[in-house]
Amino acid sequence: MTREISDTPPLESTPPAAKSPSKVAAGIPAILSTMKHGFSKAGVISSVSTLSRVNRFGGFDCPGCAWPDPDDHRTIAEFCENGAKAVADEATSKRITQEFWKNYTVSELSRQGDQWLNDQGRLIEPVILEAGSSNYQSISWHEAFDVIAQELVELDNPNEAIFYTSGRTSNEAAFLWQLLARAFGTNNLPDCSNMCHESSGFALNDSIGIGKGTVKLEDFNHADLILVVGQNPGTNHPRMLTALRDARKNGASVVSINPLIETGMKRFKHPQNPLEMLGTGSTIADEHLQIRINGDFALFRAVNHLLVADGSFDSDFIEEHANGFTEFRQELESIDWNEICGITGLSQDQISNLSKTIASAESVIICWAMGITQHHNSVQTIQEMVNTLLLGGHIGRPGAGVCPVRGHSNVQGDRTVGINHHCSESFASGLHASTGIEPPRATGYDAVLAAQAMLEGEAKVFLSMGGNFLSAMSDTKAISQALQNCKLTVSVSTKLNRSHLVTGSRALILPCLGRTEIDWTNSGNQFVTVENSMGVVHSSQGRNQPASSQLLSEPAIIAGIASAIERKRSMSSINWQHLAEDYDKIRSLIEQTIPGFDDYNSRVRERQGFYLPNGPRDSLKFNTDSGRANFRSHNLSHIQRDEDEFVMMTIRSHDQYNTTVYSPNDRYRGVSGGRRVVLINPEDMAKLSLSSGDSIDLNSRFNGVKRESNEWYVVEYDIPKGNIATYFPEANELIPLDSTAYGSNTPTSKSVLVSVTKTQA
Ligand SMILES: Nc1nc2c(c(=O)[nH]1)N[C@H]1C(S)=C(S)[C@@H](COP(=O)(O)OP(=O)(O)OC[C@H]3O[C@@H](n4cnc5c(=O)[nH]c(N)nc54)[C@H](O)[C@@H]3O)O[C@H]1N2
Ligand SMILES: Nc1nc2c(c(=O)[nH]1)N[C@H]1C(S)=C(S)[C@@H](COP(=O)(O)OP(=O)(O)OC[C@H]3O[C@@H](n4cnc5c(=O)[nH]c(N)nc54)[C@H](O)[C@@H]3O)O[C@H]1N2
Ligand SMILES: [Mo]
Repeated sequence: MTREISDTPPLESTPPAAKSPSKVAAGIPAILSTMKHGFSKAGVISSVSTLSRVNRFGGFDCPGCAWPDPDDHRTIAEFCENGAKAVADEATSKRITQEFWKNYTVSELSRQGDQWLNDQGRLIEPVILEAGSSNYQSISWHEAFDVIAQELVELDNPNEAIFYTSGRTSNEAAFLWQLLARAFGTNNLPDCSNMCHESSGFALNDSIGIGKGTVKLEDFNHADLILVVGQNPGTNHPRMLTALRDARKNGASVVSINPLIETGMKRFKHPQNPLEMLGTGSTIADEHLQIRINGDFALFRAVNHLLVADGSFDSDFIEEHANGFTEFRQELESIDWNEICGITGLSQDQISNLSKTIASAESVIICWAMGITQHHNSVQTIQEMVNTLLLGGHIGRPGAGVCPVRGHSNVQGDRTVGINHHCSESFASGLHASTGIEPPRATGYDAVLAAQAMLEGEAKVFLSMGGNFLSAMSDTKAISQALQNCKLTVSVSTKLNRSHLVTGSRALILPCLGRTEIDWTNSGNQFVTVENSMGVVHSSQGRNQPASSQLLSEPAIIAGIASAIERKRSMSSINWQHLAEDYDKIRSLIEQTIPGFDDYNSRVRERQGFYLPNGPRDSLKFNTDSGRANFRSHNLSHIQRDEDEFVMMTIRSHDQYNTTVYSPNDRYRGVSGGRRVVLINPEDMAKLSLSSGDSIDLNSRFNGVKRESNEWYVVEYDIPKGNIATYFPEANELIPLDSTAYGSNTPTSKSVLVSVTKTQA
């Protein structure tokens, strides 16, 4: 039987309200919003005591984002409005009870909006949706593990199973998760970074021999120039605003490169600084370059051309540490300013000013996020930005370097401890030595390949450690079909989401402890460890009572599944239960498997944790094919649209955490009461005879396939002509599954070609 389910959020019957975007970020409205979310969800006492432990030494790591805390001190509260929302959302006092599952069929639930689903509260007991059944019903943990094990051992081949990970998972759980997948016999370990910073990892590995950033937080205080490219820190990494404000006080210039003039990059009032709260706040960006979507490769190409033409490059650094300069220089020789200005929408003066600012800066940091990583040419763009830094020798010295700003709070750590569809020879031999298993070597599925395999019937069991694969991935209709093709889909989750409703013929929801909660085992109170965006590994320990006594920790759930498999078919000599009871034992295995974790258990007990080694940052060592940093030269490319098409980017509002929607408002951008919004330039509106609040339909066309999404509302906005913006995940049904970045295979969520028509009444 196929269930009647809705794989996309419902339409909205009225247009949202729209006013001018805010001029200043944080300040009083942020405090009010923090209090509203904290108090309404978790209750006054609970929210005050929970929030006071965010990012404190001995507290828990904020699940909001991967921005680091200062190494040596913690101010009264190292959290922000949006971190507080993420914490309050997990610490909610609402619970999804057995009654709930009896009251609502899966099909009814699927017609609810994403905010409603999340607002139902914490998942507190394992439930199963049997084939042909319309409702989830209770199941014991033991039986749930047995169902999974049975489906897994019945597969013809281990590669028919997929083990997805979302980036909140701790190092300990992530290590066990990949160990389970590999002991079972597959490298099918797609994860959220395939949709996120994969392009950064791919480009940086090739350019500088490490797939991570090369700066510490401290470097922000020594920088002369910080470029913030394709990133909206005011909403997605609010604590970064403090670092940018302090950097400016220390003399740095900050330039924002973004199609939108985001409020967080204008002015900022620190919510914990009374003087700032009263005043007008601090300026964040000295300059805004309002670039066209996907213009960044062309911008940095032109900047590099000017730097080289003016002789503004560090020949000593290049000679000593870099490779490929001669070829790169040739590539830069001819440049067509008409083309560059056309692609970027910037003037030659603006670009040459940027180049002069870079040339005169002693030390430059380039930060970026999703505005750079989710295009066809993301890898090339990132490598062009690295070329800029290499020209000035801005790697491996104070105040300078690459800074891909990670999203999920432990997405970087998950990768470090082995969540990766590639299994390098060194990782495989480390894992073999520490655990005795023989990991498969063949490359597994990333997120896009996983979806394609399910669509083609080549994968049949989809297990997900956190996350919301259906709504996070591109091409919602295709993902919906893919998941429904499976025999079994399993989600280890804290909150209800749409992936629980669009399922294989059977489905399980396994509720787990969250970051904020006490994790007691037979060996006592456990803590976990995480790695932030700057390579610091530190501990995180929840102090709240668990939402229910039925919850298991992520490691316990993995051990439960693994032990159930071992009962049916031996796959290793690992004592999974021992590992799940004492996380020191998991950390010892990580230490034995992966370089850089020496004395893991003792070093991570030190207050501020420890830095993982970073060759380029620490000692200008580049683990590349050439043993040097590589200039990479690619042919200039950009997304080309027809006259009647738009380039669409899909972005986050101020009140969502990825696929979790907290409210239909986007305070800084002035939009409230709706999310089916298209931000569009007034001249484009005039051309199409559109007025604010009009309903429009969007169509995307790719490789001969048309995708449509109807009933969006027009919001006039200061955005370059020919560009529009919509929110994720509502717009994901327009992003083609096979439209991905070269090299990293990341869905092109910021480069979607769409046409716009008025909705027919
Ligand atoms: N509150 C909150 N915090 C979060 C998240 C959340 O959803 N909510 N998500 C977390 C995660 S997983 C991640 S990855 C990060 C995401 O953090 P961001 O990358 O800041 O998130 P997006 O909203 O995708 O914003 C992309 C920005 O890039 C700009 N942009 C789009 N296309 C281009 C382009 O072609 N060129 C340039 N120069 N700019 C462009 C957009 O205008 C927007 O300002 O945040 C993390 N933190
Ligand atoms: N169009 C478009 N699509 C995008 C993006 C975009 O910019 N545009 N961004 C992409 C990016 S950067 C990312 S990272 C992905 C995000 O993709 P995912 O990581 O898959 O999605 P999330 O919305 O973060 O997952 C939310 C769910 O995680 C579960 N959860 C929360 N905390 C925990 C926990 O501690 N443990 C467990 N086990 N579960 C937990 C909850 O059940 C919640 O419903 O989306 C991508 N999709
Ligand atoms: Mo992300």
